Amino acid sequence: MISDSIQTALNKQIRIEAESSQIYLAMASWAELQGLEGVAQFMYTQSEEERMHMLKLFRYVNERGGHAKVSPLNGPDLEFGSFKEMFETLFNHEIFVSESINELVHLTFENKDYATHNFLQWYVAEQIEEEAQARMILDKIKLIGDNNAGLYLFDNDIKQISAAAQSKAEGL
Ligand code: OFO
Repeated sequence: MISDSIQTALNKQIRIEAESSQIYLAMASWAELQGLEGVAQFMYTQSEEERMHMLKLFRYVNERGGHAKVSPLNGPDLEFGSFKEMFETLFNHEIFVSESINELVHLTFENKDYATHNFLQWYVAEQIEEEAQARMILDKIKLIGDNNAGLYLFDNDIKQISAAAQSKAEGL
């Protein structure tokens, strides 16, 4: 059985993961409209992955005798000034999510909820990967700058990252 404070914190994280899914879905749509198919595919896959993160938490709360709640979500940005701006938003969002997971892990310690502490280790590892991936993509985008040919090649490149992420999401 989880305590009320852990349940509230897990439900907050459920909302954050659901919002992440919507944020990346909006990015997928914007990238698709700009004609960058690879970037769009990557964002669709990220969006699906975030939904899986949300569902994993959701099921855990109910399995532990709590009540997983569907909350209203904040709306994501729908437009971006540039691809660089979009990937900066993604990177900053992943840092925000990592901080939120850290706080959650800290709370489980304070509450001596070692089962939830153990469950959350998966998210800790996942955030290290997601942050590293976002940083790597942002570094590439910074190198490309305003070069359209570079952006075209990057779009092809990111299809491979997206295919790897897709098989990971299927394994969750
Ligand atoms: Fe759920 O990992 Fe990104 O946000």
